[in-house]
Amino acid sequence: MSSTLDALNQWVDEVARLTQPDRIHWCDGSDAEARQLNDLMVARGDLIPLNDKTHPNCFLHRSSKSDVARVEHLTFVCTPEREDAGPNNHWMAPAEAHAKVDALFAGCMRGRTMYVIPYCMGPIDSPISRCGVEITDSPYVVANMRIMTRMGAPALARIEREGTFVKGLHSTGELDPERRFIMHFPEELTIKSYGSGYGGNALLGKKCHALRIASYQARTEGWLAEHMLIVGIENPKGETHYVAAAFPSACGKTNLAMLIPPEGYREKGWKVWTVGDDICWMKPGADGRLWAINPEAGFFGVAPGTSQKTNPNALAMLGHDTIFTNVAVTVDNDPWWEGLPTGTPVKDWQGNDYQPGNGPAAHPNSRFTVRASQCASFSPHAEDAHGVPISAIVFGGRRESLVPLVFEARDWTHGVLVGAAMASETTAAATGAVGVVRRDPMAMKPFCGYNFADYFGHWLSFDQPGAKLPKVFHVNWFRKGSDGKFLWPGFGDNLRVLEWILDRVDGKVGAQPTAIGNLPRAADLDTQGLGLEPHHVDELLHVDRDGWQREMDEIGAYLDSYGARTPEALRREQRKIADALAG
Ligand code: OXD
Ligand code: MN
Repeated sequence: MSSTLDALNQWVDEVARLTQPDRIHWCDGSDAEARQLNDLMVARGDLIPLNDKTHPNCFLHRSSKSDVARVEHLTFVCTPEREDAGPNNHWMAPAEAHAKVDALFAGCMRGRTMYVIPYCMGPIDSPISRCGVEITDSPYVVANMRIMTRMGAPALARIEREGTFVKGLHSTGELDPERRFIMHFPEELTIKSYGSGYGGNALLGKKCHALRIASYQARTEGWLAEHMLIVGIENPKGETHYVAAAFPSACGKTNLAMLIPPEGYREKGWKVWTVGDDICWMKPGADGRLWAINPEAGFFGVAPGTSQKTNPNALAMLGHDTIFTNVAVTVDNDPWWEGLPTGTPVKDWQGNDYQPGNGPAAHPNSRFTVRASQCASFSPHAEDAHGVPISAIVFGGRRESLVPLVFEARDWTHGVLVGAAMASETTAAATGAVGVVRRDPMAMKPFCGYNFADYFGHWLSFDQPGAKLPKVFHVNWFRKGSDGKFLWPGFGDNLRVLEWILDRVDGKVGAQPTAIGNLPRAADLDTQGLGLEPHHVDELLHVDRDGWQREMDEIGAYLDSYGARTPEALRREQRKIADALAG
């Protein structure tokens, strides 16, 4: 046996000694195994079969009431030096963190089965992909990992070949919020997650591995692990450009990844291809371009708000072979969530009789887990081993005022500043004040596995001789007019903005230079058929000098909050823009 498999077996033995499971099951990823686990979960009530006529092979899982979301305050990055985790992470010394969480793991799998899940993040034959092994006592996690990753025998074979893998240990424990920790040990390529069964905390391949651990690995290995969708835009000539885009939560990432072009565009032959909706790993290729893969094999998307109007591709793919978590059900036992125009919920997400006075029927963070290949717009190149070349990087946020519909960064350094300064207004969906601007650099605030200042420096380091880096843009679909209404229709019409972006990439269209970056002139945007008044377009493309001066001051203070580690090039860029606005 290879030394890697020895090391893996040794770790599995160690974990078994600590957690004391009744049985150990090595997951092979086969259909027979999936069926057997499904039957077990249905028998235990962990999965509830949905209407088999309308939703064949679809199941509902109801989570514990206090376990419905990621828990940032219980999520730690445990580097030997606190400074290496940075002010953007909660930190604990590795020895203390291991001791704390191991005490919870001790004996926690008594009476349970321990599942060992070898998985690969990314196409199994891609040099950009990375492998891991998750040990868990939750069959629900196994079922989800089977959809979200390439799990089983081929992943194990790759691990044996490569000699390295990320170790993830997970137990649902007692699902007690007081006994819950999500610990990351980047230097040990190790994750320990206790006390939650929720996706982002429990499917360790996703946020824990593919973002927190991978971002750390990417820094040392010269690539980028980002919280970005990847979408291919095919123009009527049959040329496809790939765009990677980062948005904080509740900004429509999944919708943009699966966009359906407006009718006029469809008639002309525009097509949109989905590569990924959440995570993007990018690496410079021999040609100097950034090549990207989606490390995931499925979508773990938010259900509420998904409808025929907002995301027809998503709705269609949810008609079969889907696990729903915390949605409501109708009298016909169909899944239901807020935003669906038809159907009436009879049971809410907790399984109680639905009472409109008791809040939403589906939990606002209720989810679907579905294989990416079920999406009608799934790109034929999504599984390419070398990835897809990225032509443009798009950053975005939810900003009612100030930030124009779209602008282009002048160069890479400016683009990194635009990403580092990303911000979004809080919505009513989250607790706390509404409309407060929160900085969320590259949408990585909850996911960067090391100090943001070093992360900005890593981004800047890609600007090397010979590099053919993507152009960087910022978009804001959420601008409101003086009447309080959205100025831009959004959804499929966002393709109109992407068209300008890609025309800029191809050098086919001009722009007006401003202090904050290059903007389209009103005539450059195709707004035909939208019924927008000229003053709406002017508002969408207006740069408010005073407002931007205040914004740049805030961005300066934000960069300063990372102290001396903040790259000087970013501060210089910020001062340059502030001076241009003042001048
Ligand atoms: C997600 C998230 O679940 O970003 O994708 O929270
Ligand atoms: Mn996400």
